Amino acid sequence: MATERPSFELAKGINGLDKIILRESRNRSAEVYLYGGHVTSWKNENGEELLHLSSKAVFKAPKPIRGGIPLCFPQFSNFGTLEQHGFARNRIWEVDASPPPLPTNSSSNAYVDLILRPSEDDLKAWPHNFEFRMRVDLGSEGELTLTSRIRNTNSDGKPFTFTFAYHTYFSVSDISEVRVEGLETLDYLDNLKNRERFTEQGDAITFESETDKIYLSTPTEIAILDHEKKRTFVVRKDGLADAVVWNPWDKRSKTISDLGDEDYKHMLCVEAAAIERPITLKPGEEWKGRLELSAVPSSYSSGQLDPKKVLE
Ligand code: TA6
Repeated sequence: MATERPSFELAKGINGLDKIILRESRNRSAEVYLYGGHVTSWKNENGEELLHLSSKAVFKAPKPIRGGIPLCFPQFSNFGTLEQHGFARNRIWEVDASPPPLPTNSSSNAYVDLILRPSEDDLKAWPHNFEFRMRVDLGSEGELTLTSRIRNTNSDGKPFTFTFAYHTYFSVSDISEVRVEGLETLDYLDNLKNRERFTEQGDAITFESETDKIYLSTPTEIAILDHEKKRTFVVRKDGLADAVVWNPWDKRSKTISDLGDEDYKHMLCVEAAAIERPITLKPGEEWKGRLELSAVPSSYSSGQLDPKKVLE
């Protein structure tokens, strides 16, 4: 009996690190480093890079890779006692040869399943056994889907609690020309103002200075409109109530050693996250958080956020 094999290639990336390459017909591709379970590239049919990777990214432990899609787990930012954004983003993941079935509506055969389990050292910092499975799927329409499944495998009967984010760096042509739709009128915590709570006004979000906000209880769809490129990124998410919007702008960029001084002009982080209400799992329980990214022509005007229609 012929068994269907996922079509991924294992290759050597920067500094000899292992990476997975997913290829879809029509030239689309994605790359995932086992270091961090980190998606570093997502390209469309014209070979254009859709994610921003820092011009000064360091591909060497313990520094997480700057750009692409870092995974923040088991802690977002400094919401806890662990290292900033948790440890999943600078651990070596493995290919999961026999993952539990994951229902998918994608007809794609370009996907890979990865898994992270805690090391002895991780258990000292965070005394919980877990299995963190992530599927990266490059769909037949070029959409990139990341599905995380986190299971409590503690044998001591103890629950654990975590926060989480897909810290996605989108590539944009000019940050001053970018608009985010879908977060208007929502409450947010402003990281630049001691996480004080504010309410966003009615307009789409635009950028003219450093921005670092955690939007709370956000809708499942958010759009990032890149005016100059005439491209819209559509972010769809499940299981992830919050959304972080970050751009460091010029001054702050200069304090980040692995970010080029000019990178901020061409990047925007919009991060599907679970922060305000941390996730608690009892032993045997599993949480699922799904992120789907599409890049479509900006053929609709402001205020008509219906990305499904755009895709049709
Ligand atoms: O998600 C936004 C944020 O938490 C910012 O506060 C900012 O510092 C950024 O992440 C980058 O964090 P990192 O640890 O990757 O330098």
